[in-house]
Amino acid sequence: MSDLQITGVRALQILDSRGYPTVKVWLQHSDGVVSAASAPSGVSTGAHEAVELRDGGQEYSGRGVQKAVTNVRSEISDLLTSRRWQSLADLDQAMVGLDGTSARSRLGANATVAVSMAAARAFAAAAGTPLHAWIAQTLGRSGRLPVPHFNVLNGGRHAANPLEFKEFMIAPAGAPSFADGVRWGSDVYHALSRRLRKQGLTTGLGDEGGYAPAMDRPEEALDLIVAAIGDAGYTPGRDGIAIALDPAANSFYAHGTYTVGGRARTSEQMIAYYDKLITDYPIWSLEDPLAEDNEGWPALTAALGNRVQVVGDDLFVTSADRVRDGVRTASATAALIKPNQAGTVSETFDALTAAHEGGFAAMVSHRSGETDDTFVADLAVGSGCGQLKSGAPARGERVAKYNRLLEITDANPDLPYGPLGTQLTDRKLPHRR
Ligand code: 2PG
Ligand code: MG
Repeated sequence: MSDLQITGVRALQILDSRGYPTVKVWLQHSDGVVSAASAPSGVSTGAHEAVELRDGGQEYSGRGVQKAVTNVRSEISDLLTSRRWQSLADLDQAMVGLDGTSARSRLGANATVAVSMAAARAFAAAAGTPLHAWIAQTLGRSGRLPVPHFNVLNGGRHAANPLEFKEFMIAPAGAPSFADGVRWGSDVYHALSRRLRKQGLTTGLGDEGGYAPAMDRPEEALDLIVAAIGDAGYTPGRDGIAIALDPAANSFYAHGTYTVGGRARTSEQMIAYYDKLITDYPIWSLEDPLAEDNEGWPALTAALGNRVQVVGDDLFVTSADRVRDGVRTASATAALIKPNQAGTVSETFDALTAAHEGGFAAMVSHRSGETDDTFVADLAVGSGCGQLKSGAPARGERVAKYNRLLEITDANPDLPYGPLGTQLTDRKLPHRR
């Protein structure tokens, strides 16, 4: 494996897709090559995530990142240029050591993740391989094009509508190729727009590019999506287009009670409610169905885990330790993977490995605040996990990832497409509509 000499470091405060500041980093290395990366930023964050450093004060509503940028330009730059790096793990570990906190709160996870992503690109460039191939090699996995999970209808903290569930996604699991999956997703996205207009509903968008119509019951959203899949000429379900939900339950949970569509439920009642939803609709994946501190996860997984993928996002926050805990307690069947929750790419790799070794599936994910950085597209391919969510098949910062995957598809016609193992194929999906 090639080692890396970093000769120059640049950092800048830029804007993300929400119009808030984020960190962009450029690393100059061997032969004058420059590798860059930008930090994404979430809004429905888990309590245990690595911490973004924000400036506070008046500018940008306190969300400036000049302190994080300064940290990259000074302390981190000094570290990076101080010696040759044998591996990304080596570099990340040194940066974590320099930070000295458990959650990257001193230097800022927005600083460390941007540096780490740029460094991963630099190692790939030094090795002369595309980023996805370098990731596959580093992880010891085989590359695979992921099933894209298009977030076509937004609610929760990503939209101003009354819908509590945050993400309604469509997954073209039955598409013969990634490129076909993109076309299927685009067709349904536009069919959904026509349905909304016909019903007098708004086609304004939420933060991840999905529509955000004024409705409050998840069933209304699901009915519309199933109808749009049919309108576009596809079959709802795992052989065609399946549905994935990220209710992001933290945001509608308080004092032991979940409130959805004006109804309060205990976690047992929520499990019964999800049971009904997955019976009535072609839902294959359920992310953060319960709040991160709710003890109902093992009961939910025992009740529903053989019919849907149960994904921990706020629960696991891309932490290998927390994923291993989840495996031990059978609290889920999959982990969501977001590099900025971990704070470095190496720790993200650790979480992916913990999921793989524990028999969990993994889904790589963007954040709601994004840039044109396409790192997660390569991560999804290189990890071989078979699943990526990156928002709607629309809006520049969302389609940047899907377009990168189209490029990878074109350059690597032999890469397989689709989910690993039995995740989508073996379980028959019951649905009435
Ligand atoms: C999520 C993410 C990405 P956010 O909850 O899965 O969709 O949202 O980035 O706002 O935390
Ligand atoms: Mg989530």
